[in-house]
Amino acid sequence: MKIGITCYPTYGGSGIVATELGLELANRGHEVHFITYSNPIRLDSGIPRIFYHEVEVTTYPLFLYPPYTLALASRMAEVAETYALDLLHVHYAIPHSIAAMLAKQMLAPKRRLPFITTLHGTDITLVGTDRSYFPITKFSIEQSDGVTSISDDLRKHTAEVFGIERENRVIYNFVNCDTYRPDPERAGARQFAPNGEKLLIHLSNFRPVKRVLDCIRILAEVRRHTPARLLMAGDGPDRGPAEFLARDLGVSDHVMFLGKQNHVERLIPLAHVLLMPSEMESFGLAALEAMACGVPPVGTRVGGVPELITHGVDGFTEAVGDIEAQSARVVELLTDESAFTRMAAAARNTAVSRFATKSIIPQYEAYYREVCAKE
Ligand code: GMT
Repeated sequence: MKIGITCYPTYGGSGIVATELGLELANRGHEVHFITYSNPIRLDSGIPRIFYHEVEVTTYPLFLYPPYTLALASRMAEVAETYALDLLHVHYAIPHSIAAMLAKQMLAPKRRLPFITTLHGTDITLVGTDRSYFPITKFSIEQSDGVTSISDDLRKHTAEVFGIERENRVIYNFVNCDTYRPDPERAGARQFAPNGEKLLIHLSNFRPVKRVLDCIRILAEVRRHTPARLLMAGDGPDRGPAEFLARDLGVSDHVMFLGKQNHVERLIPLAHVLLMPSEMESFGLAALEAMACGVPPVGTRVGGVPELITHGVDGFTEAVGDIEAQSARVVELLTDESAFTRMAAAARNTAVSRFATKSIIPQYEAYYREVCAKE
């Protein structure tokens, strides 16, 4: 098939899922056209059957807000026509879904161009429910030829909040278990922990919803029981406050802020535990990537996380903001060798058996065929 994919090309779960999906589809023989405002971060050039089309947004003195959605819709229609795309698959409803709808209407006199919207979380739980975006988000979901959600929790939430009754298929996020895999030696950990301390890791866009300050509090608490260091990968608004808190709690020498990272598959396997203390998480892709690396996650019992992490089996989930409980789980994993080994193996097993690319990508392919076959 010939598929157009649109996503946020920056650091963030939805863009990563969209990019990895495109790569996997191309690997399986499909032609994939990324239509985005810059090159998606995990997309290298020169990959067979992958094309990249940049959306250029022209500014004009009248435009206080350049109309990106219109530029995107025009580019989608142009690419779809030139390359005879079978469908558009947009990730994150706002504004991609409405742009796809416009592109579809532009081509309607000539031919059908179905589009699928994949909901990722904050497009529904935060931004979509904002009064100014609610009606258009609801409309674009209803107008989509296909809708998928990355967890059952998000599917239910969408139905409840938007009162939408149309089909919304759950297709879970996935991980490439050949790329993300355990490194039992953890030789590379020495550069971060020269004295052999165990490593905790956190990966996110450092937005308030991620509660990155809790990671610092957890490290401080854990260190009262056992030596540990914390790798903070990513960047965003709460990085400064987290750095300040680390100094305040006297742990700044034990926290390393690494900034945005392109190859987290090399970093995660060096750690013993992944921290994901989020306020909300519709899935928790970082936790899945860690599980594939045999790194048990300690997360919060929110959104779709319990669909991924089975508490006490392949990771732990505790209440949001409960630093004591989350720290106790981390200490348990760092100090009880047999519990750690058991849980690390279970985490890897969950990733391989339930969320590997080979079982999830065919679900997207089947859905594409269904949507294209509909009149
Ligand atoms: O979490 C974010 O702020 C980024 C956001 C995104 O769209 O990039 O992540 C959402 O999509 C990810 C990929 O499907 C999910 O793993 C995250 O759980 C989800 N984030 C939230 O629901 C807060």
